[in-house]
Amino acid sequence: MPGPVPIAGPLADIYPRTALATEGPRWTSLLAQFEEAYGHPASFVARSPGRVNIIGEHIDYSLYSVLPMAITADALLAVSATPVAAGAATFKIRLANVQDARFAAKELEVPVAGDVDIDATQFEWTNYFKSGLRGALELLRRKRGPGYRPLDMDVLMDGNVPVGGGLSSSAAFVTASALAVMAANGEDPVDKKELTELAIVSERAVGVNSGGMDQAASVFSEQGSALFVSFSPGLAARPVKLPPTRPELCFVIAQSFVTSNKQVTGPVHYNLRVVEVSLAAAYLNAVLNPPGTELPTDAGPLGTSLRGFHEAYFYHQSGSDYSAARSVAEEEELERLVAVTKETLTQDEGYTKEEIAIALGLSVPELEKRFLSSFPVRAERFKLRQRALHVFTEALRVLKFLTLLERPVHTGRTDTTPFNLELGSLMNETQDSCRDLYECSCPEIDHICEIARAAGAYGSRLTGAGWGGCSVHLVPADKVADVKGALEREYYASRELTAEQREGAVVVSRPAGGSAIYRVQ
Ligand code: NG1
Ligand code: MG
Repeated sequence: MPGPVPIAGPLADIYPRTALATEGPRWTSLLAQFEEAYGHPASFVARSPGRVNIIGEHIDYSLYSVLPMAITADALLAVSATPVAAGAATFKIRLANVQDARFAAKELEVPVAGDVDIDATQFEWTNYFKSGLRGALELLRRKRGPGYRPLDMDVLMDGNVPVGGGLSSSAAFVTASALAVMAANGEDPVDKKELTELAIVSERAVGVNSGGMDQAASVFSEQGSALFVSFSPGLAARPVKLPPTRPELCFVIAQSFVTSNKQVTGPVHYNLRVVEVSLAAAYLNAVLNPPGTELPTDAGPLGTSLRGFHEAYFYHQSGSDYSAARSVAEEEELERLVAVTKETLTQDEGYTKEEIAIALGLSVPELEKRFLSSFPVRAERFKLRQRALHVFTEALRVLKFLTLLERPVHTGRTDTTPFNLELGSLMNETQDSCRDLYECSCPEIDHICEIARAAGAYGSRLTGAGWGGCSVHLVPADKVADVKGALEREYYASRELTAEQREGAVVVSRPAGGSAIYRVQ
């Protein structure tokens, strides 16, 4: 993370020249509004970007690696901090948003020694700040001792990641908030891994049982690179440069304007999938591994993950000398897992609780307690076969995509169409799998993908949780205008959209930099 830097420098660093024209005035205006609102200047700006996931959908919480990239849209928090009077039992944070008509200002009063109060049942914009604050406070108390007295803060936010649009406005806001609190309290530099881990845990307090992709992408991304994020063993992130191609490749992001609110639909969508893949892992483990095999305990939101099953399965297959046997490429292991899943989980129509309980050697109440009590889900049957097949094939596609990026067989000087097509077809396979096996697409997104492909996209798919939200398209630079035009005519024209929505419906994004602090004075 950069040290103290003047505002003019980092802006030029994070934004491509073309975006500076719009980003420069935005930062200047944020700082001016801060001074107007609070009567003194801000001392720094904390920035965290949204993200688009290039490939690796709905596998982060099964602990398989994913490949997102940060986008230019971000959450900016202008901040000043003042020490609290000695002996005060609380500290105060004044919180405002440049869009004050939509996001009303609020003053938080937090006990110096107590917890941050978050009511997750209320959809309140400040909840995301509070969740970052809560995580940051825990970390500060761990580092400085439980008696640590945080500073008062004034905060003004400007976020331009579309809310509920699948580009992780929430992770951008939570990570920027946590970073702002850490920096205001003198933590500089902030450890990126600590920041990401606290943001993952904190965001669970306001939303769903998410994996860690969004927070990692927001914090660790580097300009010009995608980010390979792994979760097992432990969180790790590695930038992956996009190789030169001809024609040049662009990532086009297109909104569907179908909103899926996870807080509302969680029981039948996101959270249900988390349960289904955890059940699939437990089922495969019970049937295929020696009796009594315990899966690694850090394995995913519900304690079992397909990745955990994967490790245990090959550990036993190799006669307990797994690390030595690990010369088998992970790709090959995943192919074998696809085959054994097809043989083992044969019921297309899904499994009832009773059927799963019998396989696991549990009573139904025991099964409910272990897998169905952390958050509400609603389902008669759990589609273990389809969900596990999606996860294993998607994990495999990520590895294939990564291999292509890291070992391109071309120099970028010649025509690279075959290479571009290979990347695109992996993305198309992801979309098919999301639609058919994971059932997280929707007719509108399917339609958008067809339109974009017909207009010249190499690959088109949903990005993020799905059931609406956003799509991402790999498009040759010379076809971007055609793809935009086709979407406009064949999708957006027939929808009722505000001028602002229409303006932001399709954007071309380049891989942007991750979280950072920019000193003002
Ligand atoms: P969205 O809904 O796009 O922020 C969610 C999860 C990710 C990942 C994707 C699906 C949260 C905060 N994020 O992303 O961790 O599981 O779905 O790949 O819920
Ligand atoms: Mg989100």
